[in-house]
Amino acid sequence: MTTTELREAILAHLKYALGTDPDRASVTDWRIALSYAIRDRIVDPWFASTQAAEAAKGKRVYYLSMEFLIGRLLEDAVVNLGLMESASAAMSSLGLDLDTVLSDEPDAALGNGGLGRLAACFLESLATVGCPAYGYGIRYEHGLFRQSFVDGRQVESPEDWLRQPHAWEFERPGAAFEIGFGGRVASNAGRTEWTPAESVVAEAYDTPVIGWKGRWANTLRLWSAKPTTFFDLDRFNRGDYYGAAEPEALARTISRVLYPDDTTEEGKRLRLKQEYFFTAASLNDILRRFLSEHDDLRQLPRKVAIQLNDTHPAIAGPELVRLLHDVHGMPLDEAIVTARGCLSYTNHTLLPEALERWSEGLMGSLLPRHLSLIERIDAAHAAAHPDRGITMRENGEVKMGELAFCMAHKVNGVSALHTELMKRTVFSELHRLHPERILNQTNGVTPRRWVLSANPRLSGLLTDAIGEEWVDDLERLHEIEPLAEDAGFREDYAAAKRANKEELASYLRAERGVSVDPEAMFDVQIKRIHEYKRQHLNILEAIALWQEIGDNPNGDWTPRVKIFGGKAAPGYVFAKEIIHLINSVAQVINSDPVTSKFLKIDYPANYNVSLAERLIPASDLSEQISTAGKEASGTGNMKFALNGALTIGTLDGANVEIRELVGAENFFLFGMDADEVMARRAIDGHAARAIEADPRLARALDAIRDGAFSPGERGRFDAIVSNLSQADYFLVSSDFTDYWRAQREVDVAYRDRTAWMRMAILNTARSGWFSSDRTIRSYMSQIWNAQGLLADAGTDGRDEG
Ligand code: OAK
Repeated sequence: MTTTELREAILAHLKYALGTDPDRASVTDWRIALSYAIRDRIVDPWFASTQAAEAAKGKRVYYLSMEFLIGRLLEDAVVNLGLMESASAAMSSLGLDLDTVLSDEPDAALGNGGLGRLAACFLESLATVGCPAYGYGIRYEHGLFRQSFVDGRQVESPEDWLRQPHAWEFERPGAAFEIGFGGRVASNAGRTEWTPAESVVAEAYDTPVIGWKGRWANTLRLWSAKPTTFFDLDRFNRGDYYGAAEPEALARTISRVLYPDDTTEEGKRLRLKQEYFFTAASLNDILRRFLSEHDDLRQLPRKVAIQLNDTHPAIAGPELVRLLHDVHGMPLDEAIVTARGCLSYTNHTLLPEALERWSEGLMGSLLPRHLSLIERIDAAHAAAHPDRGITMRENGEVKMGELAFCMAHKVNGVSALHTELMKRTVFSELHRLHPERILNQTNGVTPRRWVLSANPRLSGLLTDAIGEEWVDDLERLHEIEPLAEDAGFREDYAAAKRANKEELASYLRAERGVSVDPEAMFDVQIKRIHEYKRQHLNILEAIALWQEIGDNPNGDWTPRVKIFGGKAAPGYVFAKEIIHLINSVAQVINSDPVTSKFLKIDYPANYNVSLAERLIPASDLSEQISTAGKEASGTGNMKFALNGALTIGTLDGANVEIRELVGAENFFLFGMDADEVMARRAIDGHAARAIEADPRLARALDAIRDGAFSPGERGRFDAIVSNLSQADYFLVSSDFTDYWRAQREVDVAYRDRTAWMRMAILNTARSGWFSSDRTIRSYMSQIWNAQGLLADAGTDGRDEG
């Protein structure tokens, strides 16, 4: 598409779709007009992909996820269609700067963190490798809450991404299903029938997902809840206007808001309704599509692969059995086997509080037929293994992980360590019974968003050096390895990093009034705030460092800027205390004239995908410091390594694999491993011992306790201090000393600019394996048995083994 054609298309949309003209148009009008013009270019490849999938009559993949943290969509589409230059030229010919227009788009924050962002990377990779697939989820009216800080404390407000027209979706009033809740179950002539007491309509909204070079496009289908009847006319006519509106309000509540909890179970009744709502709508849609092409439901596993993104859609097991058995008359045992042939389950956490359990009371009242089917499935499984006493029900609750496991033919963890721990801990019994079922699929990230778009400087350098093929064959980055020894390349690489840091520094100055020196090391920890991720370990180290610099202000310190980003679940009190502590420490340290040329701390509010895209390319040091055994994988860690930040981290999640690939000498390791963590926890008084053994740690904790960061309010952070001195379940105190040691190694390493750049380049060169294209191909061959349908580009039939 030429610049002129694109320009004409933008002007036409501005006039005919938005009803405005260039003199009156706002940046948002221009952005939407550009989005429509770009969307038009997606529709043909989208239709072609859909038709190719229909013609192939092959297997389709369905990714069921409660969350899709997709962020902004315009830049992704422009980049994947190869229209960056045309778009930039077209916008400037209209007097606009493309970057300004792109940044006007609100993030689609339909997810909390890792699990939702992984689903978004997977969608893009599925399209890039040409795998016929659908993402299924919920079209939340309000995504993840907006975070602001008031006196250093997190305050939440509703997010409102749909206030402006959303250019990327197509409403599909024709694709709608009635979803029931409650009611009763009866037998009728040998068939079981569920008659729900209430129901809502799930209506589809489709967003095309275009892959690299526009070669293939899939669909993200999100369900919106609508009432079965719009309002109660009788009540309205009696003057009961509120009452008349009630059915509509209640129905819409289901897709109103994303639950803001990351790894804690929450929400009860409404949450279970949300889970069933989107799972049932998706399964109905999947069966409808299957039956439009085939007539024998026994063939379902050959044509349909359904991936459950954690247990949120685990009700898919009993729901699919219900559809096959109750509705389509397949014998129960066969229905269970058929459903299992389609389903597979990914576990994303082993934290006990995050493993979903639903009380049988609640389940029985909302989904009575499903509860009885769960009992049947459980009994059938127990009968097959009579001496084991295994059950998916315990203390009047259904354990959704066990249900998902029993109804899946494959179950996967998201990093090698996490998968091992699944086998050894939470699923040990089931693993013994089904040793072939659990397998590992280490996470990945899409290089289009996380390198190509987010870091154009580095991308340009890579393409100049090795050609453009790395973009969809990321392991080609190995080809730059020898260039780590090339002084010219190192200088270019350093210059790209430096320019990214300058850009971030200007952003921080403009947006936050914070001034940071781009020469300093940018040390970044961005992720949800959680005790196991240990942002408090990081801030403790900052305090100790500040104290030490204060003792010796003329010392030869390595200047650092510590940057934090992340939200805490609104109900997670301790995590909110950590946020308050970080902000309070930042305030004191940043205003200390003695130390401020060596140490600054910044915590921009409302961390989201777009902020990550700014921060990661500008980072030198990536903080991946979770208590070993707790972080299932991490995906931020991969984005940092690809963008040439060195990791300081524990042997946790995918850090283990990152370190193996980039080389131990290019990774700052510290802390206990998962086995040592368990042993240490068993030692009486482990925290007190650690504090006693390390005067720096004791002094940092004393400063917090004595009110150094809460003037006039001693005791503000007592909960944190006493936790770290006593129970300290996450072993912050016990890992502090080694963390400090590793940080001082980082300081020394950073001063040798040549050596540092060599390490950074090797991180980029050796992290190509973390492309989500690799992960998706591995799911395709090892779990889904699905084929890519792209003729060219070597994606068809390529097998990662
Ligand atoms: C969220 C809700 C329930 C269970 C797990 C999560 C979640 O986000 N887990 C995260 O998933 C990521 C993708 O696999 C991993 O990289 C993170 O380590 C994990 O915490």
